Amino acid sequence: MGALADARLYAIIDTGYFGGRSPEFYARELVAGGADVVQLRAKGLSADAVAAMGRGILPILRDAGVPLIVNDMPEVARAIGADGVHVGQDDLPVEEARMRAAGDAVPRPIVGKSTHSPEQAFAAGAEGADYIGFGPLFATPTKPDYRAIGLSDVGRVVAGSGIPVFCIGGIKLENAREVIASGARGMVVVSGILAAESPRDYCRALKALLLGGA
Ligand code: TZP
Ligand code: MG
Repeated sequence: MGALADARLYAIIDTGYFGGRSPEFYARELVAGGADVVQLRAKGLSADAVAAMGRGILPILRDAGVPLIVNDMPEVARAIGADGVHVGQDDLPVEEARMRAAGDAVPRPIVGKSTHSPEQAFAAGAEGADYIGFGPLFATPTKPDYRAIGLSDVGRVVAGSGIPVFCIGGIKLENAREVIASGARGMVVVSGILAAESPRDYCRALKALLLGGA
């Protein structure tokens, strides 16, 4: 598994955007496109349904050395042997999520946390999160109830967090350059990738921007 510190492109397989394509299709596309971390996000689905989906994509990701993070459900992460769990501000504390996600297969799971302000970002680091999502930078239908926070704090959050920061929210190929210019080293892209005709090409293009080669 690649080191989280080196991860640049974080993709989310979000059941809200499947449009007839399967989780396995997306997993193969994301891996081929160079995604460094993949999350499974399935709002409103049962734990059993999320576990079944996770079991389907885990071998594809494992073969490629790409960690699988399960959104919201540490027990599912543990049951399927996923690499970690992602929690929000109103979810479990980081250490409790880690404890619940830990099992024989993965004794110390990765725990990531969503943050929406510099204060939350710094607090998540102090709480022991392994990485944070920081956003939404731009308004996004994927998280409709959240206020866009813009780019002005990205630089100081990335510089001061001490853990990997993945900027998130409304990031597309069209605005990824300005996100990077504001100081982002890593980013999460959901609908841009999933809705693309070729998710793999879309990932490749984002990754090239992140690596400074395009
Ligand atoms: N957390 C903050 S914004 C967001 C999440 C899960 C959604 C990002 O989705 P998109 O489609 O890339 O804007
Ligand atoms: Mg949550």
